Amino acid sequence: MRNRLFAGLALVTLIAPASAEEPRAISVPGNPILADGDYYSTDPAPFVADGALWILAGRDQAPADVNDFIMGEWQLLRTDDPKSGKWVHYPDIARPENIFAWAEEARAYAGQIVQGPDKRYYFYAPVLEKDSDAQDRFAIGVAVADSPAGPWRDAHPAGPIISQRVPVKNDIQNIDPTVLIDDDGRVYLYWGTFGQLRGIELERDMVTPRGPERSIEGLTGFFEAPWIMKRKGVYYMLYAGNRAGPKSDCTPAVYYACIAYGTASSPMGPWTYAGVALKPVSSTTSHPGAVEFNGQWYLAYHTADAKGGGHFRRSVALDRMEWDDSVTPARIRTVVPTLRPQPPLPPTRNIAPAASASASNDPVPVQYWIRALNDGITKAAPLPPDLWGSWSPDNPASQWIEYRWDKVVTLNGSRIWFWNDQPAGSGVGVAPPAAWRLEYWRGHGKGGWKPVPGASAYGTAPGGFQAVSFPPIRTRCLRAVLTASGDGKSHAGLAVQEWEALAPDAAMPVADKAAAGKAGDSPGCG
Ligand code: FUB
Repeated sequence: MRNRLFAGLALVTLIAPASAEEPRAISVPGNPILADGDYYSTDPAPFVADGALWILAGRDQAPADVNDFIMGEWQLLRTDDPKSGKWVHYPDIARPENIFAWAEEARAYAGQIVQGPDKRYYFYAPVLEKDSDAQDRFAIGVAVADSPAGPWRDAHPAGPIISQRVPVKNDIQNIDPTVLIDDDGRVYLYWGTFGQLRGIELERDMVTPRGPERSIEGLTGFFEAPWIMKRKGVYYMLYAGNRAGPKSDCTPAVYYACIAYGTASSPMGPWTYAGVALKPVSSTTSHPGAVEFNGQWYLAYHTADAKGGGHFRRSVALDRMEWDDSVTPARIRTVVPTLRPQPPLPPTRNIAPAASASASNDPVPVQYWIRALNDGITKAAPLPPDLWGSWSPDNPASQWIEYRWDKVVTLNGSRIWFWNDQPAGSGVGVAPPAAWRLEYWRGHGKGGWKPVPGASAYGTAPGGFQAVSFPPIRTRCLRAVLTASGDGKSHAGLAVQEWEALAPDAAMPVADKAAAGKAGDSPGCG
């Protein structure tokens, strides 16, 4: 009796409940699919099962001011027709510590569910290994279930199938698995992050590593989040790429990933970079999952677009992915992200989003993003690309940032939000400016850059808006000239999270925030 009781308990601990919460039907008018901020959803991995389109997703649970991936559980979304906007949400279908006896909680990273040849579902899940002395404890486990919603149980109770220890030693962070069952039944697993992509063949049992662990090369700018798929005999690898720089077709800011892709004619390559499938979105990370459903291809990705969203509070979106079959191999046409209909923006005096922004430190260091100046977004804990910044090993005493409008505008105020990691008076790091002033471009008479006359005091405190008002001026260009903080020996860098230019009266703002920061066609102001 006692033994049977213990056997029963063991079974309970090895099989995770199908879902701690009941599935709920939702009707959504567009992206993000879960938009109200109750459930953030991340790292989408779509698949087709039982005639429906499913998306496996993680769940971001970080508080708004915490910059960390706090991810306690996985969830599912299911629809019979993405166009219908009708989804079923299965919250909390699995947690690392419930499936894998060897796993720690709160790091339910990007997984993928694949139906095996035995018709059961295999869930490749990156989690933290509890009792490991590895320098990086992320490891990939495999769970199995008879249906996508579970219950899930460890398919390899001996431990992870990939880690820094198994099947061979490696020194990478072992996350972001993606799996392909090829037409001949052979199974391939790829994974990796921080520029390291690995691949290995698995046995047809979907679990046992079979081949050598290989480094995958040729995918330019690979950062993380690989997604393997095959179409018309060609292997496609989508991934989060961060080949940054002003001339990059991928991303201008190193923190922000695009979704890039490459092609190959055999699963282990050689791979050839092929282009960008999705430009950077509102979250710094980007994570692809592509699938064909009822004859239409879709790209699932995540953004920071949900209510209260952020880089660590991401939400899944789904858009159509089209092919250009006029070339060989076929190209993925860059996906056009869509957003659910938005309420009209309230009138505002801030006309900065209608300007193009530039700065004296051109090109702006790749960790920052000039577009942050007038994107209308302020955050409690911004990351570098949420800022324009000028930090460099040798900071100059003065910098400027500039707005340029296509036509003459009237201004009578401005607000600026400085960011710092060092106090005023510092000669290192990033400090609030010692002083700043506004200048405007006067195009007639004794033209040139002139101090804005009659301006009120220029506050320098960081962490909130500093407001300046002045009698109306008419101009096409406005500059904030910033004097760096210094300690007599060196100067600190400068950073601004948002800079507003205020018209006398509220006007409808320019809705296209994506246009913010792009170079305009209008001539410069000197
Ligand atoms: O969600 C945690 C990590 O962020 C994923 O593993 C990466 O792909 C990135 O999306």
